[in-house]
Amino acid sequence: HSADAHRTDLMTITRFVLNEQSKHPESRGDFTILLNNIVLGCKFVCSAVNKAGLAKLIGLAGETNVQGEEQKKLDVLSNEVFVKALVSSGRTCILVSEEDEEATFVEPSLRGRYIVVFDPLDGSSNIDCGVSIGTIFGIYMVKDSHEPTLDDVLQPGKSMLAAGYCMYGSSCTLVLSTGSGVNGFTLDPSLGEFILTHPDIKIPKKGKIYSVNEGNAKNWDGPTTNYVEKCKFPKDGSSAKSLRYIGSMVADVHRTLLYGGIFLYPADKKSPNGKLRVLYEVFPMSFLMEQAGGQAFTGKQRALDLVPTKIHERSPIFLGSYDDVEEIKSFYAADE
Ligand code: AHM
Ligand code: MG
Repeated sequence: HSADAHRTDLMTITRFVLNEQSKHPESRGDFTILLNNIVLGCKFVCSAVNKAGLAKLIGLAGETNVQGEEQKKLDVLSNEVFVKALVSSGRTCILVSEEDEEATFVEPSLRGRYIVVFDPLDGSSNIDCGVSIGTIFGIYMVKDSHEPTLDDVLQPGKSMLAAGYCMYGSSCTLVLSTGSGVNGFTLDPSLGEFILTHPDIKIPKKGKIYSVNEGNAKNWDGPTTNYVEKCKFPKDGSSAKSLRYIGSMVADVHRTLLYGGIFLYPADKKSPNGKLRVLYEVFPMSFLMEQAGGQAFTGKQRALDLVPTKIHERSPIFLGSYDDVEEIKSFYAADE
């Protein structure tokens, strides 16, 4: 590819996914249609997040706007946009959103084969100060689209067909895996299209960064405590790691994917299952990590082997560079 070809031969996310799907002769374009609706949701949230700083002026996010109308909060609004886009795609049968207590079963006339689990706007504590936030999603296939049941959703993460996230940061970046590697796309605002900018992302085998909320340290278990101690005071001659923690899972995982290192949200005495949700936080990010050559571990097992029993279940999670996760695994193994 010459530099010129890159500028004129634009690999949009739709074109990319169509290319990938054409390898499967049985594909009917349903996945592409589904993904286009997820992309639409991401573009909407991106545009809303970019205006969030103007909330006082134009009345977003719970404020009253100049017309005196009460505005919906950004996370509620984002959820509605995703739900409506996914239902109207005609390709989904069950939706699980962090914002909704119950799973949504799509009415038969609009029903398709896919299940989408998602967190429409994760890291919401970061909205009001303009720090990166994101959308996370995972996609499963239903067993029988005539009789979808909750059991179709309560599948281990390794059964996911695809997973991804969109980060609303200094630019809007969508990272996607359909099970054959990980690719990153950046929204070109002038075109309104996601363009392939990070082909075939591989996480460095070992990293120099650890990422955890150390404010919870007094409640951690032994292996997490010992591991973080080792990051700061290595006794084997290796250099200490740097600490980076944004408190937005998408941003912390995105940095981990690109620069390497480890992200931890461990169990602690106050939250024995950690904080992050299995279906739409832990699984999609673990899927991406494995597809990029990294690992994801719960403290007990490979994260993608976990079988959830409730749609909003939580789990501790340690994910990132292969060697770094290998190390925390050895701390947990030694503890048994
Ligand atoms: P949220 O769904 O309420 O936004 O919480 C999820 C977020 C993640 O993005 C992030 O990794 C984590 O909470 C940070 O938690 P903490 O503030 O406990 O460190
Ligand atoms: Mg969340």
